[in-house]
Amino acid sequence: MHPFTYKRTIGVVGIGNSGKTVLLTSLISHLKNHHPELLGLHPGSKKQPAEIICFEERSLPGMKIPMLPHEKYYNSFRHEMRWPDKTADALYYHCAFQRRDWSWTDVELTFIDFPDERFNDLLMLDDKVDFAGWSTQVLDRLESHPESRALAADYLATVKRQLSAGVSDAETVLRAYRLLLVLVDIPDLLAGNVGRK
Ligand SMILES: Nc1nc2c(ncn2[C@@H]2O[C@H](COP(=O)(O)OP(=O)(O)O)[C@@H](O)[C@H]2O)c(=O)[nH]1
Ligand SMILES: [Mg+2]
Repeated sequence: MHPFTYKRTIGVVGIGNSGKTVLLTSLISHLKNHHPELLGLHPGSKKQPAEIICFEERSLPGMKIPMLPHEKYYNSFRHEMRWPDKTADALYYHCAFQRRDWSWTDVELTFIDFPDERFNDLLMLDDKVDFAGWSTQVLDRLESHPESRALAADYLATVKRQLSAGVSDAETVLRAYRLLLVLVDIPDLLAGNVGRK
């Protein structure tokens, strides 16, 4: 234990299937079994190598979201050649470690793997995509996985009802879409004890 602690919370965001969970799982493995030649850290003291030691995975009892099952995900793609299942939940991973070259400060990191549905709007960053193209992509994404389909069931049913009745009530569709976003509301997810101190 050192007298000071460097704490950071890092969110991983991106559209669905962009590789967030795999990237985070790999990064955690690198921190856990650190090899400075594979994951170079910014050098601190020149007397000691910039190397992670005393790594500890920790649970945060105040968190409202589940912990990322690192071992399970890592083993499934490393040993069973299976990618992690998609989840509608945000997941967190918390760890503490020391650096061999830091004599005064411990490190505590919290990672948040955000659910994809919250970031559908990122598709708009592509300036070749117009509103109709964006809508189609969002609907395709929501329908492409059983988990997203379940999460978005009310919204998808609202859209289909309107299509089959040949009506277009934008207010109702918008309300259903907002309710879908509320299901994965970020401030509420983070109401636990995540934060920078
Ligand atoms: N070949 C390859 N495919 C990857 C890699 N990372 C992710 N994928 C593919 O991308 C899919 C989505 O990855 P995932 O991390 O679950 O995406 P997320 O929805 O952003 O969390 C996986 O199921 C794989 O098919 C990688 O490093 N190499
Ligand atoms: Mg994921």
